Amino acid sequence: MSRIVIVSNRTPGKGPAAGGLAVALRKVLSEREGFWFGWSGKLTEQPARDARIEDIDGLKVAQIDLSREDHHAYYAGFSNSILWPSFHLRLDLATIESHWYEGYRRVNQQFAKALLPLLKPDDVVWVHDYHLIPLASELRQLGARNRMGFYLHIPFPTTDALYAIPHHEELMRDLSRYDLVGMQAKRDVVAFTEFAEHQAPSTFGGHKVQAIDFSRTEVDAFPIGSDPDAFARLSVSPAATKMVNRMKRVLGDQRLILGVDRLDYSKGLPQRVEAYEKLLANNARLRRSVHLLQVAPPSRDSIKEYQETSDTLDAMCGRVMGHFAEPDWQPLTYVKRAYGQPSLAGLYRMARVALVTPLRDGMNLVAHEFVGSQNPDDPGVLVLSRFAGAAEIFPEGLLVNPFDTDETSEALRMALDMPLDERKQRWAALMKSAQKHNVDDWAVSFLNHLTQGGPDKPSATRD
Ligand code: ADQ
Repeated sequence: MSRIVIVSNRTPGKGPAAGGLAVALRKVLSEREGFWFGWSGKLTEQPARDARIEDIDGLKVAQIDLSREDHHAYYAGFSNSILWPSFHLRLDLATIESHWYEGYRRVNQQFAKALLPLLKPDDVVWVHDYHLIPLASELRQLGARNRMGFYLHIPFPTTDALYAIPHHEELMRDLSRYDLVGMQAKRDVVAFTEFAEHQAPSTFGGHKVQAIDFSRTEVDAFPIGSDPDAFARLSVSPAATKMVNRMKRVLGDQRLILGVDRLDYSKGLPQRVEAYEKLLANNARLRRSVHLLQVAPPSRDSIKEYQETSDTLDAMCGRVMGHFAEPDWQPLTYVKRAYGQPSLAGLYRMARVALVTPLRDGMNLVAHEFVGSQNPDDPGVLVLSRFAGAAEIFPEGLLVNPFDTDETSEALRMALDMPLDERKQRWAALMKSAQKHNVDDWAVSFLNHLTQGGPDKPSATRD
């Protein structure tokens, strides 16, 4: 069996893997030979060209350091200030500094140069996410003829948003150098196909550009999932129960409404707080009997737009507190820190409602983890954004348009008033779907496609 080489922006660190994705990919590497390649997390003046190979908790990891300047242009710059907002259709929050592209390209070249000497001819290379779109091109330019797959964890943009990205033609040409491109949801495949089919050379800003040949690249949806059975076990573990008991002491018989997200503008946090504010304003009977807990650890906080989202959220939570709190009742708690999976599983289990309302999201694993953690005899309700990839596989959630805070507020009310029978019915269907889309099967399915290739697909190794 061929070896598997996983490539991602960061290599996994020491200690237990934090997320389901890292656990699933470790499992792949424990069952098949191979290694994980990526950035070490270290910035140095003059990074060595060759990768360091280490054994980290039984996992073979090859990693390189980067210079501060390159890393800034590649990570905070092109990846997270241009690609992330554009792919999430937030061009208003993008900072279009096209020179960052050079740093982005340079880092992908450094990845390719350090990875190439470690590759055997029949290794299968699986590249993860938008930081590394050009990697296959760069490897192929150096002569690699391996099968290579790319998985996009975030949504694929509409053609208009794509056109706003500097060097988008090169990026799309880079995608055509993979044998397999995996997306989260069908809507992403549709958006990609729309670009691939309608790319009209003469419309590229008046330049004559050769159309991109995607004929040797298979593109399909491989929706990621979590490990819902592991969450079911975790949610009744001693660590989870400790968290549940702590919360119960504070909440009494108030019903918990829960949000768990990285603090990111794509997650729709201000809109969510506004919907909750409307719920309290329009349903006086619910005051003192519900409590919103929003857990949102800061991320990418060197980027201005992230700081602004954080400030907005601080102000909104303060407003709701000022308006509705009483000396002996608080409408919400806002916690800016990350919790371990057992504590999260406990919180998910005790929540009557999970508010998963991103404005746009590749998948959203919180939705999967919440479903996995429910008590089958008294399950909570999932209020889910239509614009999360998860909406395609969880139609039994209460689907909302997160931009419409009246609608979200009404869905919240329905969730709180939902009879036990309906909660059980909806949850049983959600759990079935979460199990069907579990993360282990996701990894196996992507790798099977990549290893075997489509029936009429010669490898994308042409020059
Ligand atoms: P993210 O944008 O990070 O991932 P998500 O899918 O929700 O979004 O994954 C978040 C993970 O981080 C979950 O496993 C969750 O448990 C964990 N997490 C979130 N908040 C936490 C907290 N406060 N404490 C501890 N853990 C927390 C990107 C894409 C998504 C896609 C995933 C996987 O943006 O759309 O689903 O990759 O492909």
